[in-house]
Amino acid sequence: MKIDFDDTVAAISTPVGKGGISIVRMSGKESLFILEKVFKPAGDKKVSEIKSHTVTYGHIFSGDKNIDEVLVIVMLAPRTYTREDVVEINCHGGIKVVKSILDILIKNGARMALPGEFTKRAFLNGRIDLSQAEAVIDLINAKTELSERASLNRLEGRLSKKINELREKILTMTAHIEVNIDYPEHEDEDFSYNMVFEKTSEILREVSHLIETSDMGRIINEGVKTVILGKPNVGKSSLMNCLLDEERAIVTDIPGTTRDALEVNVNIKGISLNVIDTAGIRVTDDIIEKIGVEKSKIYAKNADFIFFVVDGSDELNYEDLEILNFIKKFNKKTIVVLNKSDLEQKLDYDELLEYIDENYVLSISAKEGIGIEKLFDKIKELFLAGEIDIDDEVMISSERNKVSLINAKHSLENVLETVRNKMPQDFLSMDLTDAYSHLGEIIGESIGEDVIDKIFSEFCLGK
Ligand SMILES: Nc1nc2c(ncn2[C@@H]2O[C@H](COP(=O)(O)OP(=O)(O)OP(=O)(O)O)[C@@H](O)[C@H]2O)c(=O)[nH]1
Ligand SMILES: [Mg+2]
Repeated sequence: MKIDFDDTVAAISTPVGKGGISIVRMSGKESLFILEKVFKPAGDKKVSEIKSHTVTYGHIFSGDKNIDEVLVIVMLAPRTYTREDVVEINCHGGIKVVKSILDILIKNGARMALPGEFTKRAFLNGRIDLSQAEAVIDLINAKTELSERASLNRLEGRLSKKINELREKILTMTAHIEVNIDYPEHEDEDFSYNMVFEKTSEILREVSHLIETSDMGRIINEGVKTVILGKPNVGKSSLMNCLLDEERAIVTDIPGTTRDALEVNVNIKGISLNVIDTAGIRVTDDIIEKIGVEKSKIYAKNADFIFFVVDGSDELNYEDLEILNFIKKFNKKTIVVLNKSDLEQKLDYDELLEYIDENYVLSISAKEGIGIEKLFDKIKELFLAGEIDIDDEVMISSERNKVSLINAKHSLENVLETVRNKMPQDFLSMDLTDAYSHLGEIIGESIGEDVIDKIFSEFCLGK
């Protein structure tokens, strides 16, 4: 499907600021017409003579005024990013000159593109589906090699292929059921409640597996939500600075130094951690600190991963035990960091092991930088225990896709229930149709314009 958009859009596709070059991009059926009005190729070449997918040297003019020396790439539909005629103008990377070129295009008939509009056109023109469009945002936002590879896999259509396979299976099954309902005398040999049960269970397993990948997908994509917990003065902010390898968080020997949470993103051995340094958890009368402590508890509840920092040079006290109980209660992935290993150790190790597996306890000195490398290895082991192979695994990363999969799962469970209770076949096809359309939402079928608009509004300008 290709939609004939009436207007031609333009935007600056490179980041704003000084650089070697910048690119102004234009897409739509008027692209060449507009280019002809503003671009003079070198020699006596005409814009209409430029071959598709070639680079042409020349100048951009505003009336008679020479604006910049540029390289222009003309790409004619349909082999383009948007499936429309696309023109890319590579100009000098000054803030003023790029903006002037964009203004000239607009003056000559282009409209300023909305964020993500080029990709939205690629989607609406059927070049990519919605899960691939989402992968474009993920790829642009990717902070680690892992997230880059996972988004690239989705962009290349791995998830789409999987979803289409599942939908195809559902469709075939529904067709058999419909035939059986419409022509009961026909006796379709391929239809039986047993067949429906088996095939649906198989699809259900695959859908459930995709749902299970969502946490890992999100973690790879957005980073691990990490919180540093511990009572005051144990060295949480010092650990934060070790992770960052710089003195960012304030460290003092006064308990209660950190009052407001500080959040940073760090890349530890290829894993992106969004780390929050919190106010030490303790009972306090100080109003500001009290708010900080309450906040720490909320962050901890929402975290994927907790660093629990304990002062090894001191004994465990009720404040430590309270945090340990909290971690146990919420069953959070945790590493217990026994800090201050440079001082004489007084902590009763066995008491600690009543709460936490020995494997996840590590001794460090945040002050002296001892044991940090081992800590980094442990983090890697915890999140990439060799079990995920990005290139083999199809993973989902967005909450939107997860919701659609959960809804599809419910519909498939209803199908199994119908078979178990030998209910009329109409119920089967109704629930299968629901599952089919929920899976379709992932690739952008059967969803409203508002959802589509929301997805593309998260893009940057010029993409
Ligand atoms: N000897 C020694 N002192 C440390 C170590 N890590 C931190 N400290 C000291 O412990 C004190 C508290 O460190 P912080 O990092 O501010 O501790 P915190 O847990 O963030 O404290 P609050 O923000 O008050 O909750 C400072 O005086 C640090 O220099 C360590 O490994 N060894
Ligand atoms: Mg602190």
